[in-house]
Amino acid sequence: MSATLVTHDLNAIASAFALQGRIISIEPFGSGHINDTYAVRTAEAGTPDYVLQRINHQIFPDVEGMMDNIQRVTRHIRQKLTDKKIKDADSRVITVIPTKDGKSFFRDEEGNFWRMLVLIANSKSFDQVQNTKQAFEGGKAFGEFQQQLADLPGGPLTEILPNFHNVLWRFDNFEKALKENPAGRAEETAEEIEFLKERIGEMRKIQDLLDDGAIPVRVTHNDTKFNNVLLDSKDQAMCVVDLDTVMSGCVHFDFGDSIRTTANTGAEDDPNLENISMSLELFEAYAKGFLSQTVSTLTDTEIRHLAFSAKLLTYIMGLRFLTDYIDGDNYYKISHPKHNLQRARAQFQLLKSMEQQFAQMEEIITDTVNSLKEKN
Ligand code: GN1
Ligand code: MG
Repeated sequence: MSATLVTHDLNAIASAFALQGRIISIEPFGSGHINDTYAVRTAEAGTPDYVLQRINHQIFPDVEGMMDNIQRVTRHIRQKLTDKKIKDADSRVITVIPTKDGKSFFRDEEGNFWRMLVLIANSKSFDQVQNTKQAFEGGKAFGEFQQQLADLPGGPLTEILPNFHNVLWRFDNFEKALKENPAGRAEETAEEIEFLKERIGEMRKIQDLLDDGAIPVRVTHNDTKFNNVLLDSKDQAMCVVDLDTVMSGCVHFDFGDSIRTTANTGAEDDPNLENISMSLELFEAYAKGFLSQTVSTLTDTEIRHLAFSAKLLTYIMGLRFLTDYIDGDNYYKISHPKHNLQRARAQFQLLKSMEQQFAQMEEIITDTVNSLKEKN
């Protein structure tokens, strides 16, 4: 959604939840493109701070299904941590704070949906990676997350956003936007449109494998941006956050979307394309972390397409940003009129850099897998 200036009585909303302590401040927090997020600070030393979020109900129509998914996933992970006698379980998995009447979200008088989580103390997140240690830890955290959910009981999670990473569906939506051209922006983006059309044939590969049952369906996070891993002061991963899109998917969605953000030497929306490239060093560090947790469970076909998945998810995000631009900016929050175009261009630059280094990326995956298998 493009930014709308609405003020909410945040104190009144926060007081609907069963939180501990006296609230001293509620301030905007984080850099999400969809929901509105606030940090709620409490006065007492012994009470946690919290994260209050207004869920974008236009994008997530089934808030109840989403919160059910989050509860199932976090309870399962918490149980695993407790079974392993891990001490600080509360900083390794998110905690949903119920409303005073026991619900997982609160609906205000205007129909907005709100939820409250514990803010994990002494943690940080970064939009851009600072070093290979962080990249390795990010990979380890998302790899472990996928492992923890491999035996999630109770049947499939609710499909919160159907076709979320289905490139064919995304491409269809793009073509519809092009045809309607509601904001008159198709002409201006001819070069970018061409870039996408040239590559769609190659990009359908993972979706085809999924449709053929050639790669397994797993529980995946589906929004594995680097800033969705919290790190401690020593850059060790603490917790995976933002579980809005946790649902069925394949390993490639999570691996690819992480590389897109973790291995980029520039920002996701970098206005200076010269800043953008894929760092093989960061790619390798992330792959080592991720595979250290997952290698024994991945099939050969999954492994063979890991390097490719980085190209796919970068393509998908560029496609989505450009579609939103052509469509008149209805989906992502933007901070200036050409923001979505700038984001799309940045993704395409990153994709070009991956294309140039693709042979090395594949080699890194093969070498990492071989050396991990030798060790096991
Ligand atoms: C959105 O709001 P945020 O940053 O968690 C989007 C992701 C994109 C991301 C791009 C539900 O995530 O798919 O990768 O922006 N989430 C949704 O930065 O569309
Ligand atoms: Mg998200």
